[in-house]
Amino acid sequence: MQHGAVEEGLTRVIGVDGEPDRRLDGLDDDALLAIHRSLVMLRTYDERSVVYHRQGRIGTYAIYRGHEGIQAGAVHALDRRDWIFPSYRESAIGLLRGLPAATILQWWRGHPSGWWSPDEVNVASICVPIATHVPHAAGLAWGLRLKGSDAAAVVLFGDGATSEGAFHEGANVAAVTKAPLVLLCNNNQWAISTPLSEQTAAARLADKAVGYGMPAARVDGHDVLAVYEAVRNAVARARAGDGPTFVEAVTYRSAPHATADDPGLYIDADRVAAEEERDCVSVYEDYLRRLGLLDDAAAETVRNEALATMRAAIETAENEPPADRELVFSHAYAEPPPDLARDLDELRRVHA
Ligand SMILES: Cc1ncc(C[n+]2csc(CCOP(=O)(O)OP(=O)(O)O)c2C)c(N)n1
Ligand SMILES: [Mg+2]
Repeated sequence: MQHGAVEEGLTRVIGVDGEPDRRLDGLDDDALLAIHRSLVMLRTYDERSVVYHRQGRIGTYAIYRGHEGIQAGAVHALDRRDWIFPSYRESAIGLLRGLPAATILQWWRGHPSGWWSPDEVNVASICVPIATHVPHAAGLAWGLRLKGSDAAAVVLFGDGATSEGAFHEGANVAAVTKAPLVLLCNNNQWAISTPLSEQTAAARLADKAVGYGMPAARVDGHDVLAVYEAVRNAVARARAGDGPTFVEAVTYRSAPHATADDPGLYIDADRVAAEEERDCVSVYEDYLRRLGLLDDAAAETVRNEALATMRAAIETAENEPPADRELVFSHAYAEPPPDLARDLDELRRVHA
C-alpha cells in the first residue's frame, strides 16, 4: 500500500497503514456481502462500457472507475423510499435500485428506451449540466418534508460542481428549508483537466458547508464503509427534521474524465499508480477476506454473475429496434415553429 495516496484526517472504517479495521453496527455479514455485489456490479458495468465504447457502440461514456465505493456506500445507506439524484459520473447508480443495465446502456446510446420514470425507482434522470440537479434535489427533498414524509434524498456531484451557482442556490435553499438532503460530493480532484488547486482557494470542500449553516463530514472515498457511515448519519439527521448535511468523499480520478479525454497531457502517472493501489473494490475485498467473509472462489462467482448480467444487457440493447428519428422533433412544441417543420421535411427527404 502506497503511503503517498493516503490523505491524513479523513474518516475511515477500513484501516490503512496498520490501523485497525472497524466493524459498523447494523451491518451484518449478509449486508457486507450485498455491498460487495454492488461494488462488483458497478465496476463490471463500467469496464464493459469502456469496451462497448471502443467497439463504437456508444458515442461517449463518463468512466467512474474508483468512484464505486462512493456510489455503493451511499445507496446502501438509504432506504428504497429515499431519492437519488445522479450526475453523469453516477450514470449506472440505478442498477443498485433494480434499473436494468440495458436501460442505462441505451441512455448512453441516445436511445429513447434509455429513459425511465424516476418515481418507479426513486432515481432522478442523469444530470449532465454541472450542479443543476442540486436545486432539483433540494426542491424534491423540501417537498418530501412539506408532505410529512420521512424520506430523504441524496444528490451526487463533483468537486468542480461546488464552484457553480446552482450548487450554491441548492445548498442554501436546502439549509434554509431544513430539507432532508444529503449533498454528496465526489472530490476526485479534477474537473476534466482543471485540478482542485485551480478550482477553489478553499482548503477543504467540506469547509464550504459552514457558509450554509449545515454540518459536514469528510471521508476517504476509497472506503465504501466510511461513505456508508457518513451518509447513514446524514440520513438519520435528515429524517429527524434537522436538515441537510454535506459529505465530501475524497478520492482521485485515476481514469480519463470520459472516453473522449486524453489525461496523459495533464495527469500525474505516478499518482494514478498509487491510487490504483488503493482501489476501492480491492480495499473492500481485502477487508472482507480479513473478516473471513470472502475467498477467491466467492469473489469469482460474484464477478461472473455481474459479467452475465452485462452480456445479457448488451444483447437486449443491441436487439432494440432503432429509434424513430422524428422523435427528436416531438414533445417540445405544441405548435412547432416553421423552421423546425422545414428541418423535419429535410430529414424525411434525406432518409427517403
Ligand atoms: C454547466 C456546465 N458547464 C460545463 C460543463 C462541461 N463539463 C462537463 S464535465 C465538467 C467537469 C466537472 O467536474 P466535477 O464537478 O469535478 O465532476 P467530475 O467530472 O470530476 O465527476 C465540465 C466543466 C457542463 N457539463 N455543464
Ligand atoms: Mg471532479
